Amino acid sequence: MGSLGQLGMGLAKLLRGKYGTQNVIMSDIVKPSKDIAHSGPYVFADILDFKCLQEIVVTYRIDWLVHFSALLSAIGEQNVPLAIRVNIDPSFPRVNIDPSFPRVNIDPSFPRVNIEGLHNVMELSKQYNLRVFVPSTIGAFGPDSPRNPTPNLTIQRPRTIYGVSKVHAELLGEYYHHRFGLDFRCLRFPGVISADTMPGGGTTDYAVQVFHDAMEGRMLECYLRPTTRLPMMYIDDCLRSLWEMLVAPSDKLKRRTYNVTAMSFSPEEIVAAVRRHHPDLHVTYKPDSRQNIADTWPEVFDDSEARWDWGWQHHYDLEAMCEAMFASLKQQQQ
Ligand code: AKB
Repeated sequence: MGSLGQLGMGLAKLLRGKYGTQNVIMSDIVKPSKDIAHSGPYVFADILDFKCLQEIVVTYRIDWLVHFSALLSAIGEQNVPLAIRVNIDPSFPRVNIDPSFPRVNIDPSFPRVNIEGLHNVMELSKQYNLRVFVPSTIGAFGPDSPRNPTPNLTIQRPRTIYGVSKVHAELLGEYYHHRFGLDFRCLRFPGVISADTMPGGGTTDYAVQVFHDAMEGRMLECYLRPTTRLPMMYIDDCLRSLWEMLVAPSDKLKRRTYNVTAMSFSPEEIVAAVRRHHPDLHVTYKPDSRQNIADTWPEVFDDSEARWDWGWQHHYDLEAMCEAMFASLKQQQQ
């Protein structure tokens, strides 16, 4: 569900390659492009409509459900009613509405989508005995968490509504697992870098933007300070980790929520790596409200439990990721 986002399209391609096109159903509430519509089965699924979800599970004999959510950290903080409705502290001084940040019209039903939608997914999965995957994020940590490294099990007191909704998802999924035996699986992803989708309201987006700006000969205006270190991962590693977690034998999983990552870098480090391909890239630094979010997130993510329990290994470091990104962007230009 939520198949049209950054991770959904890539995952559908990967799973269709492994299990056959007809065996992977994409779904969303948005009208798909012709390419998507012709690439395999696509259905309308409103996460708030339980009957609609039941009908899809029954009709298509669904047994795995992957639930992607659409609203990222920085965009979430721009939506004041959302913050009030879910009871985040509105007096929190460090994440202010930043007039320079592009405002996006967010459906006022978003809290329902994120919270009630998740409840529907859990109930549905319990009722039909589905294996369910829900992605979480480094944003599920906050200023009280250890930042370097951030272990799998530690204090989680996020200060964004995005992070709060992700901790809720982690805890609810684990509760359903222990109480009802639901096969809930969850990975906490770092910033994901991909050539296929444009940045969309996240705090880690600058690390995607830098490739587009370098390719187009534009100047990058970076909204984080040059030394702000965040964990990151190339899309191929991210999707592979998701699939490996989905197929990991249950007895290997010592927990239901794992950290995964591949690398950590700062804006000045990725700019140096990108300049090895595009020496003319020009960058200015103008920290905005996203800096306040990044300052509360992990700098280095400890994913040793995933590596130990089910064999997670990343393939892309900073250099390999830059090569892959430029190769993909060049291919798209042709
Ligand atoms: C964001 O920046 O909000 C996301 C994330 C790390 O979850 N990319």
